[in-house]
Amino acid sequence: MTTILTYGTFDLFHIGHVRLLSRLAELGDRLIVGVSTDEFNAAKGKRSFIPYEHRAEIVASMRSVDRVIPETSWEQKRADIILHGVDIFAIGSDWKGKFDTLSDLCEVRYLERTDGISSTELKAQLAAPEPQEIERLGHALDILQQVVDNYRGLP
Ligand code: C2G
Repeated sequence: MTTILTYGTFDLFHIGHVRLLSRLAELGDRLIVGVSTDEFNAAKGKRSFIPYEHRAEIVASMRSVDRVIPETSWEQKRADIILHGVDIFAIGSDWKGKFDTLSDLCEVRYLERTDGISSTELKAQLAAPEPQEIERLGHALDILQQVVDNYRGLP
């Protein structure tokens, strides 16, 4: 039986995550996913929008995923590989080269990311005001500027 291991935050679960997990599952017979805890995310300098418990449950619900474990540190990978008898460590290509040091324990692979989507981009898009909101704010600013100009006796 070939065991695959990967790690990730999987915040705002999206098609990039779905495709990666499906491709990982195709590499072997069992896929274990380490989902970053909220605390570890903070250490990664990321604030996840969806809490760990929900992110872990969402990933575990995927047919392609056999087991979810918490990712609480950068250093746990070696112990996890040994503990779970991992044959292949694999992760998206944005991490290319970063985990080659694991190659004394198992095969290390980097799979192409899905372009055009990321949790960070989704958060930015969701936070951006709607165009009509920007229009309304612009109009309010014009009125305010007029009040200030009148107050200063400007034409
Ligand atoms: N991913 C992808 N395509 C995207 C976005 C993400 O293939 N458009 C992949 C990433 O390459 C990663 C996995 O999906 O393999 C999870 O991505 P993130 O949730 O962003 O995880 P990350 O913050 O990269 O955490 O110790 C490793 C870290 O925990 C990885």
